[in-house]
Amino acid sequence: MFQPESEAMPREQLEQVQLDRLNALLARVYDRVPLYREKFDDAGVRPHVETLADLADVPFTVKDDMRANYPYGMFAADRRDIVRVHASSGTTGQITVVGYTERDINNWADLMARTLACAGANADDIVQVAYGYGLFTGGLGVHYGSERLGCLTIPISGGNTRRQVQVLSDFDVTVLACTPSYSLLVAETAEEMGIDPRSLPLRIGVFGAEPWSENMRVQIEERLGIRAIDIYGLSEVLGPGVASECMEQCGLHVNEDHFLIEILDPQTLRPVPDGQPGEVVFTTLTKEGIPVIRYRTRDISRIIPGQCACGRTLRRIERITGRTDDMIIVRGVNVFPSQIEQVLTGIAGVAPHYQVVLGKRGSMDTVEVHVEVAPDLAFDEVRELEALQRTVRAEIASALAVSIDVKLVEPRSIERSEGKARRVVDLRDTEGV
Ligand code: DLL
Repeated sequence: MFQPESEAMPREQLEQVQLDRLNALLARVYDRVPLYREKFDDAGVRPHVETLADLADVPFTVKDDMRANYPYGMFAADRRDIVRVHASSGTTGQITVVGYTERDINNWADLMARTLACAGANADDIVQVAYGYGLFTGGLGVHYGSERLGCLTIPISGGNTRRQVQVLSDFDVTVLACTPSYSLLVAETAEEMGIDPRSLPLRIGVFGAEPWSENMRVQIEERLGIRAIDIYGLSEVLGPGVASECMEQCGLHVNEDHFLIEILDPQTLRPVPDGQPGEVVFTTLTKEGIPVIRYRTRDISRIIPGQCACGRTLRRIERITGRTDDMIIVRGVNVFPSQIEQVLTGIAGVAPHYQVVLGKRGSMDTVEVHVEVAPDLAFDEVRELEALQRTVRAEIASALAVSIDVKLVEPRSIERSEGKARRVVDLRDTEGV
């Protein structure tokens, strides 16, 4: 462990630390951020809690609050104390800006060193950082953590996949950091270049920034000959370094000394019992630049009850199933792309490249899963393809309790991404017009 005194702190002590930090934070934001002062006053809430449970009375923060206060309105530190900004990868509309003080950057480096150590890395490792550098938090986030842990750090950033493979091979890289979908493109490209990725010294992948399934993990691990570790975070809360898997690979430890987590029913916004899925809500406990109070992430996960064999006392969440925004409702059934992925990646004959395409037929919304057939399958064997299509449909229907149309497409026809993969393509506004 990089910081055993924090990562394995007795729960009672941790909760006291959380309470103290929470009260300092509430006072700070009430004092410095007009939005919070207004929200607290409107709700009749004092910037002080007696117990952690009292946080339930404090108003939420949502992405629109950040947009409305663009760019600096939610900063809780003086402008001259902010030393860096990042911005969220906003899919639509205005980006949201987050600021870090020197102390924030320092804590972030510690948290990312924790993350990498949690994944099994140490100062002997050579880390290729293939997350994008820039306003996205992935590149610089991993970079600082890797240096803090003492690893040899290669700031290659995303893209130029053939060069990624060359560096991976020539520099004896042992840890690859990128999105899980990009790791597959790296593997595919290595194979095309005549390099067997399994023969490289690479041993760990720290993959995140997008949902991925357990079966996808198995495929990546086999294809690259590595242990693939899930890392989670979001710019509004920090960037990567909020929660990450350890080598036990059974849930992501939340860095609870820095982030208070709640799992709430997205409809009622009341807490769900441990073990039940719900929306993840975070309160930052140590951030100075742009702390957030009860930030609604829209990500769905659940607390995994019980202790982890690794000795960390930080509670674990299950891998993120998806975002409430990405959830598709098919004839009344809620479906996340990652659930479809879990089914697809368990079927021989299809490749782990897919998209869920939303369209319109007349006034009816349609949903179709496009998935590539495996490169070794003859794409012109009609009967074989028909059988495969039936299998995929049946497997999806049995796993998700709803039938979804399936279209098999040619190998390499689905766009590859160098960052976050686009799993849902919405053609509803462009079709039939
Ligand atoms: O994606 C931060 C990050 C960078 C995390 C590198 C991990 C590695 P944003 O661009 O603000 O920040 O996007 C945050 O991405 O709310 C989730 O919906 C999704 N996400 C991030 N990590 C995971 C993960 C970065 N491990 C949004 N599994 C979050 C599933 C993830 N979804």
